[in-house]
Amino acid sequence: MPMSEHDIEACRRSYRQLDRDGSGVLDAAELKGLLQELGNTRTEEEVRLMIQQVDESAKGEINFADYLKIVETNKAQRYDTEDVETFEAWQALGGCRDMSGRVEVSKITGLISDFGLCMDEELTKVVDPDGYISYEKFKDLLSDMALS
Ligand SMILES: [Ca+2]
Repeated sequence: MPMSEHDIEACRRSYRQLDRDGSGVLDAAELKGLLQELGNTRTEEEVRLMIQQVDESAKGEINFADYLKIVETNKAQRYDTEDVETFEAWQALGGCRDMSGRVEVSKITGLISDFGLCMDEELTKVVDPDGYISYEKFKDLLSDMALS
């Protein structure tokens, strides 16, 4: 999905903030700040590889256009601090790291009884007819659990 003008403007602002030495490009250390902001904790190696993927000039730095590519790639994985627990639970249940795919509802039933809750009614609402649940719905379910 292409980014809106609004998204790009927001990126431009954060890009300027991340470019701490004002060089106009982001090196690995500056980029790491971005990833931490996104809630991802990446190793130096992962950051280096990520730069390599988008860095056409192969200088180990990225410019604004490269930066946009990274943000776009990471958008699917973007989650705020509040979502970290949800994401961890999702992964613990066998969900994909990129939040795609679905998890079998029987695994979630186990999790819910661990919490000592009865969520049958809520579950019925969010589960697909074939007994699987997507990340988005899983997230909704957990926020319902947190409220109850
Ligand atoms: Ca810089």
